Amino acid sequence: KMHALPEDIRRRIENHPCYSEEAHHHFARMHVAVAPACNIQCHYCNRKYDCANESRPGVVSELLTPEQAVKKTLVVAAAIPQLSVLGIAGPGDPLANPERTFATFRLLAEKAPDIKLCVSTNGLALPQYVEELARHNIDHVTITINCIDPDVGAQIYPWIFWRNKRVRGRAAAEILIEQQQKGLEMLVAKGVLVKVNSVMIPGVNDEHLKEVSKVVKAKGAFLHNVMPLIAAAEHGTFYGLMGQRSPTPEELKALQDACEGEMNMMRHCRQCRADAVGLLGEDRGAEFTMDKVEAME
Ligand code: CLF
Ligand code: SF4
Repeated sequence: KMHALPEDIRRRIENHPCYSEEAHHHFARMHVAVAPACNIQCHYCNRKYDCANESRPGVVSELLTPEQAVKKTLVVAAAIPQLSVLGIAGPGDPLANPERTFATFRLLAEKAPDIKLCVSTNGLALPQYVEELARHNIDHVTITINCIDPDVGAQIYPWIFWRNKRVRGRAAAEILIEQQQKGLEMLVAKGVLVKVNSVMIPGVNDEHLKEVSKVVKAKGAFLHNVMPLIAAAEHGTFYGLMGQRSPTPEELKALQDACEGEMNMMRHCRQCRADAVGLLGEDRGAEFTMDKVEAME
């Protein structure tokens, strides 16, 4: 359930399938996988797969150039009239690939000005790109925030790549947390709608996420999306999380309920792939691979 929203905000989310529970029945989103590199390592990410920021481990997405991404978007927009949002969510971190990400947004704003632009990031590089995001009219940003305590963070992130150096352990988590919180504040100050995604990792950050929810709400995040860790042996090594289990659906719901005080909780997330296409939960990505797109043009 959504807490009462001012009219202008309602209008800004009414056709965004993730920001509005109601909209997800009627509007579609697509992701273009233009961002291969990442600037951090999450224990739960196996880099062969899509970004677990927003997506579940699965088949590797087909990497697109900005030009291919635009071509694909135009073809999908013609085939799926409910398409309202174009998101960049991986397979790495969009802001660790700023040329490719912003070139895509720039071309799209030109060729498909009616499509809303959305981006999801781990937040490390966020403060330095807030201006540019605002300049590109990106009205919706998701930050994956799994902790605000570096001791918790040290169990989730083995390292980050920061100012041309690899930083490890607690010091790495400290920098990442600081950048995420700063980025959140800067976006809110610009009037951008910020959603926070958190991956619930039993025994690591599950209890802690209640505190995270309060803090990001106080800083002006619009929506909190607590997603379950997807731990499955067939997806390969989980680095420091070897043997880590996923939460049960009951545990997930209990945590979402506990967070839902003043905060709007997203309950309809489908943990999309970095190349998802269609209504949430109806992934039509396979219909729009680049070879098919080229043939349809
Ligand atoms: Fe994509 Fe993410 Fe934008 Fe939505 S997905 S970049 S906010 S347009 Fe949505 Fe998918 Fe959940 Fe993400 S259901 S994984 S919350
Ligand atoms: Fe993987 Fe995303 Fe974490 Fe980067 S931010 S390591 S791509 S889950």
